[in-house]
Amino acid sequence: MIILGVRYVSTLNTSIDTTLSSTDQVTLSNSQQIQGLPFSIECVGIVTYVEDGDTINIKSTEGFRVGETFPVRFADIDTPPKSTSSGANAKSALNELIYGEVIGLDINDLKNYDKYGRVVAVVYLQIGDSTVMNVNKWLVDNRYANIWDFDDNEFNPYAWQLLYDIS
Ligand SMILES: [Ca+2]
Ligand SMILES: [Ca+2]
Repeated sequence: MIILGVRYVSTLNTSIDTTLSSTDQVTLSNSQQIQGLPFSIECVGIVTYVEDGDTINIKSTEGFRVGETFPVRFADIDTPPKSTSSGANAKSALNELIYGEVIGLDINDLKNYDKYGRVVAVVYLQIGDSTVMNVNKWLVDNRYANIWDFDDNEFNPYAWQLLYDIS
C-alpha cells in the first residue's frame, strides 16, 4: 500500500519514520482506489536534489525501491539545458517548489528507465489536505518546460490536469 500522507507533506525535512494515523493519511496506491483519479502512485519519496528542470533525485520511502536514492526524469516534458538562462530559471523554480518535499511518482509501467538509467515518471505533490498537483503539468503551464510526448510510456500529457481533488 502506498501512502502520500498529509503529515508527511507538512513535516518537511523531518524524520521519514513519522507514524501516520489512519485519520490523516490518503491512500493513493492505484487509480481504482480513489474514484476519478486517472493515475497511480507507485512510489513515495523525498526530493534530495534537483538536477535541472526535468530531473531530480529522490529517496524512496514507500513502494518502488524503498530506502534507495535514485534519479527521476519527468516524463513527456523537456526543459532547456541548465546552462541557458531559461534552463536555469526552470531548475530554480522546480527547486523552490519541491526540494525537500515528499512527492509521489506515477512510474512509466511500459519502461521504468530511460537510456540513462533514470526512472521515468509523472511527479505529484500534495497541496493541503485534499489536492494533488501534477508537477510535470505545472512546469509546462508555467512555461518552464515544453511537452514532448514520447510514445514509449503510458502517459498522455495532453490529458493532464494541474490539480486533482483527493478528498
Ligand atoms: Ca504507472
Ligand atoms: Ca507519452
